[in-house]
Amino acid sequence: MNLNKIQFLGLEPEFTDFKKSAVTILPFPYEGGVSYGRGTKRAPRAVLKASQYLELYDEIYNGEFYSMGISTVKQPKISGSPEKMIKKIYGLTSDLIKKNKFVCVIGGDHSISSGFFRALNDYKGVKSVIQFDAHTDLRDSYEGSKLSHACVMARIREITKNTLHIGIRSMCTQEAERIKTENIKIITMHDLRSKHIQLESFLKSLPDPVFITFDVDVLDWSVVCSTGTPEPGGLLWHETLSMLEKIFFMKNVTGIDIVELSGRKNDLNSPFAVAKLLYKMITLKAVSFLKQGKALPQTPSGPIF
Ligand SMILES: [Mn+2]
Repeated sequence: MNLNKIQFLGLEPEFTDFKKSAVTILPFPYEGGVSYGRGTKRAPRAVLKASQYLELYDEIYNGEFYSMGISTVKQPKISGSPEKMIKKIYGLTSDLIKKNKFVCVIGGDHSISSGFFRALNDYKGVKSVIQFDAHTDLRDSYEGSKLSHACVMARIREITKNTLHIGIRSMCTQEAERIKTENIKIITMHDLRSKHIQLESFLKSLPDPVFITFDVDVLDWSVVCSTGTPEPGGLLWHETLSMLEKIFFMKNVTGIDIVELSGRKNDLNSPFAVAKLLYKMITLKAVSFLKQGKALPQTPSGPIF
């Protein structure tokens, strides 16, 4: 397996060996499915570059959580139709999943997530999807395409009906009706600000294993502002981490992607926040493993999750 020139976190080679690493990151720079702002094809590189400047120590869980190995595979060249792109991400993620890696994808626009989820469903039996997003992405098609980023959850719901949508604050009438008729589980930003929401009760109804697809436009602009379809009034940093903590500690999270960051020259903050978010999620996976009474290997020795 070819490794990327820039490795996530700039780890020493002993921690990025592909065979020995428990976690593998796939940079997937696609932007064929966007509708408004561009730049998602530059996002993975921007995140990997920013990650070089992260502290490895986690001040909440008191430790450095990369000892199980985190390898970053080579960023693929993506060309051709959206259908070809879906085949490509399905193929690449299937290979990594079959090697029992905990796979993290850095997108790319949101249209890539249905291909990744299909691979998780086929090879790991992943049954549920938690979507962090300002938008529900439940349109059957958008601007003539079924593989637009605005339709990704409609594609995913063709594979599983166990979906939970968090942070929503933008939808069309067709999507709103669909949520009602199909009784789709949704936590809007308005719900989060005006009601006492018990995330645990939503999580109880989702069967394991779980895939998290994280669209960075769910975040407030004070956390991430470079994204293609921005919506005001999003999640703040600490409340995002506390929701993720509940999810990782209650559920068996078996794959994650972070999508819709736009790589922009004049914004160093957004890619840094995304790099930190990815490391926090990997840390939560490692801490949830420790909580089961298992010991995290101090040097990489292959798949553990
Ligand atoms: Mn979105």
